[in-house]
Amino acid sequence: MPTLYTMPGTCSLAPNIAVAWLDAPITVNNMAYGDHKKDEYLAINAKGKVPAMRFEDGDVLTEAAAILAYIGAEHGGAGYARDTALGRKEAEALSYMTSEVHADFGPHFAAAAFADGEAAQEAVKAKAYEKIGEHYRYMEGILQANGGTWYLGQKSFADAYLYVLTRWAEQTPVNLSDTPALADHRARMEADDGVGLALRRQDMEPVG
Ligand SMILES: N[C@@H](CCC(=O)N[C@@H](CS)C(=O)NCC(=O)O)C(=O)O
Repeated sequence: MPTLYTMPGTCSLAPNIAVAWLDAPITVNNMAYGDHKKDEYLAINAKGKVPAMRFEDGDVLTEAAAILAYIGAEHGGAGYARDTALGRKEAEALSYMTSEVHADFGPHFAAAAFADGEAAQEAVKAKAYEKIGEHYRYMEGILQANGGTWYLGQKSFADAYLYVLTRWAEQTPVNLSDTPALADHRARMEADDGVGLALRRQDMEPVG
């Protein structure tokens, strides 16, 4: 069985939710924070980041969007066939969320990688929060335009990743009350059984 490597609080929650939604035969190995920099894991993913998926033959797939595409293609059945308009929009959304939105959380999680000294780090964090607010407003528009329930109008892995991003708002000065559809989406995700299972597997709590 393949193994999905996760760590509490991280974006690896999105593929973990996908595994739960599809009841996919994939083992979730939730590492303690810090284990991602140890030799044993660096031998699996030299980038020292989660998620990673290790197959029985030793092959490894990294990058959340690629792992989500694999889970959908391999375990989703006809309902997750993605050679459709929804599939293309899902790929677009996941690419945006993983590369643009996640990247703009960089200064929040690791300000020292972006600037030296406390004042400069506070300045890059303030800029990052502006950009994160812009991303939330953009995603609010997409969600509202698609009916307000699922990010793309139908359930997709974009909802799993969006939940990762809306959880992180709690750690920032950006308030989701300015984006009510995103706030409702987060509450709906937290009421979902598969999300609950994934949170427990990753030693995480709903943010409420
Ligand atoms: N581009 C990667 C980003 C992965 C990533 O940055 N993961 C974070 C957790 S959300 C991580 O492992 N951070 C640990 C670190 O950088 O030390 C993806 O989309 O999978």
